[in-house]
Amino acid sequence: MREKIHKVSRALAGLALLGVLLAACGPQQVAIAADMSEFEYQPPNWEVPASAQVTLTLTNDGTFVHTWTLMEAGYTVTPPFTKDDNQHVLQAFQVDVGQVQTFTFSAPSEPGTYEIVCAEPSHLEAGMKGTLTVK
Ligand SMILES: [Cu+2]
Repeated sequence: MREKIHKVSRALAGLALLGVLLAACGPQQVAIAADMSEFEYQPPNWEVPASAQVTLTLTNDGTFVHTWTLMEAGYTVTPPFTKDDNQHVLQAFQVDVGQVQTFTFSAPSEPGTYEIVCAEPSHLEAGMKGTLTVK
């Protein structure tokens, strides 16, 4: 029994080491979050390393569906958000009222400031936007 435990713990230590090595080789991992309501993100600004594997947790505390839409580098949406703007979207995540959802995506490889907007009709006009800074 004791020997078995010993073997298991040695196997676990091996796995932990493997995990560390894989983490060192793979992309950096970061977690960011936002609360969405009418008509804002809280917080409104986030920062992630270039090319990082991002885990984004979105909580919709509001009474409307909201989106967290990441636009191309240097692209600023002029309200209203239209079909043309859709061609400049890098990532778009939508969360229903009262839901908490987690999404993963790769951060852009180019450092810079990226605009985040809510693509729901008239939400951007109401001020629902933020920025993702890629370092
Ligand atoms: Cu919205």
